[in-house]
Amino acid sequence: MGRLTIPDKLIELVREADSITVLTGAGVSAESGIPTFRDPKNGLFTNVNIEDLATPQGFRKDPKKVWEWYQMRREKVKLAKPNPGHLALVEMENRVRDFTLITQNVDGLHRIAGNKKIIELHGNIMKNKCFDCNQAVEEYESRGSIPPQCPYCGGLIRPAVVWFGEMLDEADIAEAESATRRCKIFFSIGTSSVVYPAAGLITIARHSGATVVEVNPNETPHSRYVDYVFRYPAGVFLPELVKAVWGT
Ligand code: BV8
Ligand code: ZN
Repeated sequence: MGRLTIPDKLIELVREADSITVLTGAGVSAESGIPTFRDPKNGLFTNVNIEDLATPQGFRKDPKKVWEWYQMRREKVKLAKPNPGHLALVEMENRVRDFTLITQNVDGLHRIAGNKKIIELHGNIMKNKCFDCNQAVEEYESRGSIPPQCPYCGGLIRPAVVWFGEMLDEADIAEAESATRRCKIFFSIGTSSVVYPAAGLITIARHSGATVVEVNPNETPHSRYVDYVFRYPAGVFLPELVKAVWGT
C-alpha cells in the first residue's frame, strides 16, 4: 500500500456535493476487531456452511446451533468500538446537507459512532424477534431453553437480522434506492459487493450519474466500473478524505 493521495478533483467534488450516499459492509468494522464474512483466512463464513447459519432453513434444522453462533458474534460486537473510519463518516454526515448511510452491517457501530441517517438493510444483531409470530422481543426469560422462547406465543426467538432467502424491509429498500438515485457521490466501502439487493445499489448509482468511489483493500466485481478506487482500509482512507476536504 503506497502513500495515499486523493485527487484534487475528488476533493472538490466532495466539498461541493450537497447529496452523498454511502454503502458500507463488514470491512468498515474490521478495524474494530469484528471479523468480516468472506475473509479467506478468518471470515465468519469461512469453514462453515452459510446455509446452516444464515438462513431460515438452517435455523429450523438446528435452532440451538444458529442461536449460539449469533451469541458468539454478539460477544465480539459488545467488545467492539467505532474506529476512525466510522468516526469519519459521522463528520461527513455533519458536513453534507443530504447524507444517507446504508449499511449491510448488523453490528450497530455506525449508530454508536454518531451517525443519524442510517438504513440497516440487514437488521441489527443486538435485536431479537420471534421466528414464529415475528413479534419484536425486547425482554425474555432465559429459562434455560436455547434458543429462548417467545413471551407472546411460545415460539423460538431469533436474531432480528435478514437471512439469505428472506426479503429485506420494503421501506428500507425504497429509501436506499431513492438516496442512491439522487446522490452526487456514492461511496461503496468495505463490501465484497456480492450480496443482493445491497450490491445492486452500486449499479443504480452508476446508472444515475453519481460519481462512484470504492474503498476496499481488495478487488470487487464492481471495481472496474466505478470512477475511483482506493485500495486502502476504510480507517485509513476516510479520515484522510475528511481532512483533505474539510480540514478536520
Ligand atoms: C433477498 C445475515 C429476495 C445477517 C446476510 C443468485 C444470484 C444473485 C443473488 C442471489 C442468488 N441466489 C440468491 C440470491 C439472493 C441472495 C444473495 O445475494 N446471494 C448471493 C450471496 C449470491 N440475497 C438474499 O437472499 C437477500 N434476500 O434477495 O430476498 C429473495 C427471496 C427469496 C429467494 C431469493 C431472493 C438477503 C441478503 C441478506 C443476507 N444476510 N447476513 C448476518 O448474520 O450478518 S448477508 C451477509 O453478507 C452479511 O450480513 C453482510 O452484510 C453481507 C455482505 O457481506 P460484506 O459486508 O460485503 O462482507 P464480506 O466479508 O463479504 O466483505 C468484506 C469486504 O471488506 C471485503 O471485500 C474486504 O476486502 C473488505 N475489507 C476488509 N478489511 C477492510 C475492508 N474494507 C475496508 N477497510 C478494511 N479495513
Ligand atoms: Zn412469538
